[in-house]
Amino acid sequence: MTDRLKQIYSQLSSSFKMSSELWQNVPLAPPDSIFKLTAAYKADTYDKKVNLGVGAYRDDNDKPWVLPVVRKAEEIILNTPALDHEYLPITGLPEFTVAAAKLILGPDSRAIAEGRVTTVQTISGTGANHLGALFLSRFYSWTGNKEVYLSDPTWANHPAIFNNVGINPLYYPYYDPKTIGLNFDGFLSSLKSAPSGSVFLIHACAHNPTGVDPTREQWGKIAEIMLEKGHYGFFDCAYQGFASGDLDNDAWAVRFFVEKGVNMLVCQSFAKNAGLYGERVGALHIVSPSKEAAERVKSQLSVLQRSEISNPPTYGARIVTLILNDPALFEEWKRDISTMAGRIINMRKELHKILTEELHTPGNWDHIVNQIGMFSFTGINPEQSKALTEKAHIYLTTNGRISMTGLNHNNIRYFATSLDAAVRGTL
Ligand code: PLA
Repeated sequence: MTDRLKQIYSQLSSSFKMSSELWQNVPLAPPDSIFKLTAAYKADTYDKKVNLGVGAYRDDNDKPWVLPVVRKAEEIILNTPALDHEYLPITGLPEFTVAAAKLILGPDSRAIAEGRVTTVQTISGTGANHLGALFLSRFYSWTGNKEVYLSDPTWANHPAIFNNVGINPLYYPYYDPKTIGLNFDGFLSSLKSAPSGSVFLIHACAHNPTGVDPTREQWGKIAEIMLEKGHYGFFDCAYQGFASGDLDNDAWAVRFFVEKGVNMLVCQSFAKNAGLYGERVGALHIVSPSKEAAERVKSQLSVLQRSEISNPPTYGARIVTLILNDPALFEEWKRDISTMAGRIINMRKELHKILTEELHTPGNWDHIVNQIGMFSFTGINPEQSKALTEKAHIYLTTNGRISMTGLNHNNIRYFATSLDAAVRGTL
C-alpha cells in the first residue's frame, strides 16, 4: 500500500470507530406506554384483537371517524383558492385563537373582555402543555424548588413534559382504589399542605386515566383553597365535549375558576372533540391579572414559540376556525360531538349490563357507567391487564385503563367475557 492509501485507510477506520462509539452512552429508552399498544395491535394478526389503548375515537365499525362537519370545512378550504401556504403569525391564526379562547372561557368571559387572556396556537394539547410548562419554568415566581403537583394517577406524558423543562413532578392523591372514585379528602389535604403558590395540574374534565371528575360542589371547595393558598392552576382540557357531550358543560370548571380569580392557564386540544388528532390543533390560554401583564406574557410566549416551532401549522387551525365562526357549522359540530359522546355512553351501559346481568362478574362494576369521558379505569390489576393482552389480544394500558371508544357491537361481548375470565383468574 502506498503511503497515501495507508493514510486514507487509517482516517476512514478512525472515523468508523468514532461513529460506532458516538452514542455509546445513550441508554435504550423503553417504548411509549400508550403508543406501543397501537403498534402491537397493528402487528397482531388475530382476528378478534381489540385496541383499547390510545384515546382515539372509533365508530361502531371500529373505523376512525372524520367528523362530517370537518369534511364540510375541508371542502370550503379546498374551494377557496385565495388561501395560500404562507407562514402564520408566531402566536397562530388570529381568528382561531380568538374563537378558541371563547370556546373554553365562554363567549361572555370577563377575562377576555378585559383583555387579560393571552392565547397562543400550539401543537395540539401536548404543545400547549409544553409551552405552558416552559413559560412557568422561566417566569413563574417560584419560592422554592420548581415543582408541579400532578394528580395520582395522571396522563403518562405529564411528568415527562414537566421534567423536560426542569420542573419536578410531585403527586397529589386523586383516585381512591377502594371506592373507584375521587379521593376528595386526600386532594384537599394536599392543597392545604402544599407551600403557598404551588402549581397544581388539574384535568378540566373527563380525567385521564380515571374518568372521575369532582362534582360542582367539590370544585367550589377546591377553588376556595387554591385562592386561599395562592396556588396556580395549570388546567389541561383535552376532552371538552367528551365528558357530558356538551361543550359548555364540560368547560364549567375552567370558567368557574377564572371567574373566581384563581391564577391559571388552560391547555386546549382539538384532537379529540374535532377528531383532528394528527393535525395538531390546540391552544394555550394564560389568564393574567391585568391587560398589561397579558401583553408582557404574550411577548415572552412569542419569544419561546419562535425558538421552538417558529410558528404553528395552518391546516387544522383553518378547519377549526371555520367551524367555530360559522353558526351553522358550529351547530353541526355540537351534534357530531354528541354522536361520539353518546356512543361512548351506550358502550358503558352495554358493558355494565353484560358484566352484571349476564356474566355476574365478581365485584361491583357501577364505575363503568359512573365514570365519564373517553376512558374507564376498570380497577383490574396489572397482571389481569397483561393477561388480557397476552391471552386475549386485547390491548390496554397496564394500569387497567380502557379507551371506551375501542368497544363496539361486534367486540363488546368478546371483551366482556375476556374481562370476566381475567377477573376470575381463568383466562
Ligand atoms: N392531555 C391529556 C390529559 C391527554 O389525555 C392527551 C392525549 C393530551 C393532553 C394530548 O393530546 P394531543 O396532543 O393529541 O392534543 N392523550 C391520549 C393520546 C389520547 C396520547 O397519549 O398522546 C391518550 O391515549 O392518553
